[in-house]
Amino acid sequence: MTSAQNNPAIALTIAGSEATGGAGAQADLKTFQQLGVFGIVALSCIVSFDPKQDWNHRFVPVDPQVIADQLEAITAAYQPTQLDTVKIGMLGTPATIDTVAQSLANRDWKNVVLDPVLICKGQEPGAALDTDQALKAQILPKASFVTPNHFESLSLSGLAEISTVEHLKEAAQRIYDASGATVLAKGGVRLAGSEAVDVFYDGTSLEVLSSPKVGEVAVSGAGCSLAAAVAAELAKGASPIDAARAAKHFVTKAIQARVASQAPFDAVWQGAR
Ligand code: PXL
Repeated sequence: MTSAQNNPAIALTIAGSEATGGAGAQADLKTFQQLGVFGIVALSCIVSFDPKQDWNHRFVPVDPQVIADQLEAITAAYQPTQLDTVKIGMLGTPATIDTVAQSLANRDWKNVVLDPVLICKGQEPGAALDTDQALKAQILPKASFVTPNHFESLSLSGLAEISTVEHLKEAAQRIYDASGATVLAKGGVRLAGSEAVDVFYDGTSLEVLSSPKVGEVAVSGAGCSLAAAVAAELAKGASPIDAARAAKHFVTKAIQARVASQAPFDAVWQGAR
């Protein structure tokens, strides 16, 4: 082992590549870097949008053994005292979920931040249902912090409708009760009004985080970057509520600085000053 002059906090993301650079592992790494955290990736899948087919997702899973190999290398290199925080993004198949669940069980992680990416366009509906169920059964119970978007909050809470902040609070409480994980439920552009509202619930305090909406269209990578920023702040030792507040602030700035391209959605930019 070499001695280090700097000792940055370290965080791992288990996530997919999104080739155009807006979402997934690319967003996570940029977020970690910007927040002063040494970022590590175990790649779960590769998503390549198809510009010939309405920019639908083309999805290729990484072989489960290769995912296990990555996690073996990472956890052998970094001791639990050095690496205790993992963010989980898109996994995509039941086989991937199985592998990740088994690998995670080899270490007592302090912070497991789950962005519960439930469906990816371009996947078979049947396969997606299996994947949803596997994520809920095998990964959600391991999460210490979960960041569902509007759709995921409906699915995880069982509520029929989330159209008000009161509904979102109810959803956050239900998801906490079911999982034991601290919840940051994202209203984003899905709730009416001029504010982008998220609800934080840790079993004791229920807090509404709000910032003025930046337009009415969702920006690619916002959800990934929010969860990655929570993980980065937790890795640096922040409390969950402080991590949530810092992450919300960080993502709001990244949405304001978004990058347009020929793709039909803008991408967040974490590097703006
Ligand atoms: O935003 C969800 C997401 C996460 N991870 C990957 C993705 C996407 C959406 O496109 O491609 C790899």
